[in-house]
Amino acid sequence: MSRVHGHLQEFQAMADEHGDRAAGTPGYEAAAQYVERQLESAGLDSTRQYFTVDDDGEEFETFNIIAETEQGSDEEVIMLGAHLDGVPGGPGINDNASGAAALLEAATVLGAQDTVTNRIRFAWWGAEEFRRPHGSRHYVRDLEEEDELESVLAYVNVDMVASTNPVIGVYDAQAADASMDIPEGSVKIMRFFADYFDARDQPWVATDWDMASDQRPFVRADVPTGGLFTGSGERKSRREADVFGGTAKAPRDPNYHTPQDDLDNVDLETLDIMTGAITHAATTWARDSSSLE
Ligand code: DTR
Ligand code: ZN
Ligand code: ZN
Repeated sequence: MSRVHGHLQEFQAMADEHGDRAAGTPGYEAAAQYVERQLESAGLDSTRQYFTVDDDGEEFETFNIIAETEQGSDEEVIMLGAHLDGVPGGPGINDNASGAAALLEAATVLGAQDTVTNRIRFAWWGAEEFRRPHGSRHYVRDLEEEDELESVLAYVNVDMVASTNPVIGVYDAQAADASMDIPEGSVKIMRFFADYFDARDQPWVATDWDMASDQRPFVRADVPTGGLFTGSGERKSRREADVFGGTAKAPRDPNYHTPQDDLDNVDLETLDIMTGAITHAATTWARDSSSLE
């Protein structure tokens, strides 16, 4: 079994034991320890960044996990992130064990490489599944306060990459109806993934960012941002069904935010395609970031 499928199986086993991976719960702690152990075996140090969530008056502590390459200037950092928490009451395998596992694979591959020119930083965000993405918001605010946000050249978000009625989606940096101004430079990230898929004859579509995930604080702070997405509750179009197969007019992920978002309801081939793209991005940019300039 591939490493990334193995990670998903482990996340499912933890959900079987704890029920879910909701922020501030034992299920989240178990998943975090798993990520930390994997990073350690890959030779990457990680740290927990704790913060307080105030969810309509209910306060609790949780944390992000941050890991980065030892090499590369810390004034020029490329970041990739995936939220590790899930909704209460379900295993959250597509949302977002899939992104967390894909990121773990990219980090593991990069950890084994000995020449890194540019620093790559990985983040497993806590507490995304709220009205606001608390973990990434806290992280961006913290960097802003330290005057370090300038050091982040780009951010790539990975949230839901194994949907069963999938599209291969790249965040649309040219969206005309985006609810926020899209930072300059975001188009280059989109182009990078487009070129990667085109070179492999893999069809892809530009997807709505929705601003519904951890990309939001980065976009707000004007950091060039991109991401990969295979779909949540929105319906697949007829054109998308022609291109990718699957069922037109049905949700791209019919089990989005339900207890059935489990290992039986993910598409592993789709996960492999997206994991390949994320790993390619991390390993390419670690050597050469000219495609982002
Ligand atoms: N709201 C996110 C899932 C989600 C829905 N649309 C997009 C677009 C881009 C990234 C993520 C999403 C969640 O439930 O985590
Ligand atoms: Zn969600
Ligand atoms: Zn999500």
